Amino acid sequence: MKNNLIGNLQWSSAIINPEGKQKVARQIAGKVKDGDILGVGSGSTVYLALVAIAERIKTESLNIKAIPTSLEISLFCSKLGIPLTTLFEHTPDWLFDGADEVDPNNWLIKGRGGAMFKEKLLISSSPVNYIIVDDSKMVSRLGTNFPVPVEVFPQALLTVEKQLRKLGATDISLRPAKGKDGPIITENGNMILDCKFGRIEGSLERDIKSITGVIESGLFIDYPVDILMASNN
Ligand code: ABF
Repeated sequence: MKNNLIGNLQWSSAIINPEGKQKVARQIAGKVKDGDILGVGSGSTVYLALVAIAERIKTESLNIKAIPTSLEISLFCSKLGIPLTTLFEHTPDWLFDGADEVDPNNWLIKGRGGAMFKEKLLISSSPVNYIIVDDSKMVSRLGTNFPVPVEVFPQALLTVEKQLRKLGATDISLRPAKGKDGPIITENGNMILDCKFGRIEGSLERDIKSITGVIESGLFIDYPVDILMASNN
């Protein structure tokens, strides 16, 4: 643990600790091999897995590097002494991440943390992708419990909203900032529209992406993913 401003940061609220998540976190850490480049997503189990990986780095002197999907995960890696790299220098050998919904085709909704652009960039660069979820995330249809988040260039908000309605969005809201007035601003300087769709077809991810002003959506259709279940029993 680094003894500096970053080392002193507290993440205790992010690390909720049910047994099932700990088990999957150890499973992820067990997959790490010397020399690996790891893509690191977000979510509660990701934090636990990073702690377990940091332990292995320390005890086994493993030489690995992480490519994080958010500033927050970068800081957490740095706090744990996990070396970082970027997509300029490396592509990931594999990655681990969370999700908000998983359907029977292993299609996903992600982006509750607003980092879906980088999460999709990494999953598109990585041949092997472990997605860690618990039972509550498994749905028979995407959109059951979560809207589809869409990251939008701010000046394009109104025109993108109109196009999203044409694609079948029935309810669209601008995601509010946490704990203060105004909208949330992503790490890329954009805003997020949370969109409810009546029915989510496989073509929707591509259709949303084709709207000018859309940076990325939280729909992950047909990515090669292995789902790891963190059950609480
Ligand atoms: C990231 O972490 C996001 O895409 C997703 O919204 C979130 C899931 O977190 P948790 O596993 O804590 O529910 O993967």
